[in-house]
Amino acid sequence: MKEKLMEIRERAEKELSELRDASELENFRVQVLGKKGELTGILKQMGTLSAEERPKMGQLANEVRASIEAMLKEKTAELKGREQEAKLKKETIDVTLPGHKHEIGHKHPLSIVLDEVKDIFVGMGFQIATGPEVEWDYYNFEALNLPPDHPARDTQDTFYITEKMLLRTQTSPVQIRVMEKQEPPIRIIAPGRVYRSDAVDATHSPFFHQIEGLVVDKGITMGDLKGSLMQFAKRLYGEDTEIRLRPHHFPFTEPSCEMDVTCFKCGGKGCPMCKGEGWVEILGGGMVHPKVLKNGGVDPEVYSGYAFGVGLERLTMFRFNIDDMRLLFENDARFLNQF
Ligand code: 2U9
Repeated sequence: MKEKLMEIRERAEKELSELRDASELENFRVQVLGKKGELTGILKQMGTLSAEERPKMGQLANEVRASIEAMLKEKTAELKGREQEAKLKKETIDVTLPGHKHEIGHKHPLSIVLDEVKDIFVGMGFQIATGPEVEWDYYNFEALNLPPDHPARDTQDTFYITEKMLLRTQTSPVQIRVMEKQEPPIRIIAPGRVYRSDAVDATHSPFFHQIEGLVVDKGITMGDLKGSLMQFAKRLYGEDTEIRLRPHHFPFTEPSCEMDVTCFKCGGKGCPMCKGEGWVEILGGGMVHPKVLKNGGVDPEVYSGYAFGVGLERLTMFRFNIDDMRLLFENDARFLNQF
């Protein structure tokens, strides 16, 4: 039995040195020290020994077990250390390698111009107002003094959702909503997307963006409209820019006008861009119609106001010399990266 025990220890030592990983180690442990293992098998035979030999063999068997356990422990630690080393080697990061370059986006040309327009008006004391794109017919047309038979109300021109609900065709409903809620003085711009049932071409799209303005207070006149819009034009297109107002008609303003600015290309001399006129039309406006003030809950006997509306796409096309509006909506990076 003694020889057998010594042999087990020797063999264990040799086999252990050849083991490569944790699962081999575990197999070895079960095979030698486990319930059905070799050493356990020997211990079970203790009963056959004489009373004299039993304690000696018992002690030896315990020593063999303890030494195999110690070797196992050592080997386990060694393998763990090696595994850790291999892991560290595998996960090493070479910090000197060149990094991945991330492309940084930038503002869309419409956003560039919109932000400039907002800055200009905020600088003049205006607040920015927004409202829903899905509107009631009342706010989009009726409150703005557009009679039921007005051509703009035709289903050919407007996207109706129900008989009374539609996609707003202008941002003017925002101004009505503000007047309903807020006492004058009111000084707001309402930028946002609007929808019209138009076919796509170089100057039309079923959706585009407007910036509308509204000022309501005691004693507001057409002179205030002209002064503010002149500042706006000069700030946006340069100090040399001149403006002129021409009479026009809108149902929601009376009197109404259109505003031209000196041509961006020729500075007023006349060129193909302005068709020889020297002037380009950029917006419409006027004094808010008394009926519209009343619809917003404002007393036209006490207050007066001016309003204007301008297309953001048009402003942007003039600003950057873009000749086709579709370019602004196609999201072609070759176009957008130029801004
Ligand atoms: C209220 C009262 C009056 C807004 C106005 C215009 C004139 C105008 C066009 C410019 C180009 C629309 O985007 S466009 O096609 N707009 O000419 N808009 S006056 O008048 C208002 C608005 C709200 C309560």
